[in-house]
Amino acid sequence: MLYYALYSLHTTYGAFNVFRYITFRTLLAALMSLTISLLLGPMLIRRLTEKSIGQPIRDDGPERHQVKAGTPTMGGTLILFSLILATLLLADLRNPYIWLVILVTVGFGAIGFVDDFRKYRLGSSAGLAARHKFLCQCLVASAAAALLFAVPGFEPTVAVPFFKNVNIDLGPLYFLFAVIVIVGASNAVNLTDGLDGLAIGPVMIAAGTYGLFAYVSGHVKLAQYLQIPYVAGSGELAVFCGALAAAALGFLWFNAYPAQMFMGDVGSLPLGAAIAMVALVTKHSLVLILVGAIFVVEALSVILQVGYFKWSGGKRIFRMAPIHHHYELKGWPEPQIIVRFWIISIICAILALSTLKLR
Ligand code: 57M
Repeated sequence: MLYYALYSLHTTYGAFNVFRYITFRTLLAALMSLTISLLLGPMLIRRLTEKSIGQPIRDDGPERHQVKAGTPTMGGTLILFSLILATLLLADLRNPYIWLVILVTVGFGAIGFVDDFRKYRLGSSAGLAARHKFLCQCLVASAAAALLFAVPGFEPTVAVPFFKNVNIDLGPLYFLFAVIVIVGASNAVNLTDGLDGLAIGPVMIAAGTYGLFAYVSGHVKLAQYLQIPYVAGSGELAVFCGALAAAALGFLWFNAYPAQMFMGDVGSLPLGAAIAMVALVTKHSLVLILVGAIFVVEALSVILQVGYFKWSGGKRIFRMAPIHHHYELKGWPEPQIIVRFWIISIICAILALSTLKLR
């Protein structure tokens, strides 16, 4: 909205022409959402504390988590507010992809909000029933996948990393693929969100990485030069990704160890889904396995642990799943686990970006 108002001034004042550029608006959106989240953070923490919206802690987890009882939660509202506001003000709202990512973010955010609110009301760590949550996630993801199909010129293809111009056409199966990617990413981020800053760090890194993917995929010359699929209009998603990475950075200020607030499901459910949506639009959804490697490993650790636990009648592969609990129980200090997971995330993001050139 601000974009139209300011850009329309360029006929009188040439300097406003700069609003035409995605790169400029991405930086501005990032700056805006970072400022909003840093400024509103302390106020939100005060309000959440006043209303006693604190985290109930499960008593079957690592013991050192008990000191975290009562930490204000639902800080995800801060991330979503700064992200959506900056996007609405600085992105081109005639672009259908922008509305798609907003729909996914708000839809998954609403599911998380209901879940968190129920936990708060009941005063326990049990929110929405897992199957209800999953059903709602599938519904929102299906709506997003259907709308993606309806975008003029949309092709149901995915680019294969490390290969020049190799794109798999999934046809109608793409619908199912998109739902799995969106719901899977949402849940993987949620599982990762169990230590201070553990999820938000890699979310920030993934958002930055996909901001670059979106920019080059939507730039006809760069896409041709890199021999990646050109997706007209996808470049605008760089503005969303910039705002997301910066909102995550602002939230990290308060979520850094020892955390002053947690994001809650209102944060952890939409973040993975939003990044997955950008990955789908840009056709770089296979490389999400690398960009979101930490989330993939955390989710795999749960699948393996639960599967083996049931199959073996109570035996475990890890001391506890998700895998960050395993390292906690091995005695690694919490900040060490967090920072090491961030380092892995950065290395994987660099590897993922190298797929743009190494093909
Ligand atoms: C939610 N939520 C955190 C916070 C955050 C199937 C099963 C593996 C599912 C899994 C699960 O429920 N995971 C998803 C993880 C919780 O954090 C809240 O939840 C939001 C995210 N949804 O924003 O509001 C706790 O995590 C800690 N935390 C921090 N800092 C943060 O910045 O320290 C969170 C954010 C917080 C806080 O302690 O209370 C959570 O872990 O509950 N279940 C599990 O993860 C459980 N694993 C388990 O049962 N493993 C079993 C196997 C057989 C399934 C095993 O390995 O034996 C563990 N989680 C907990 N205790 N808390 C184990 C027991």
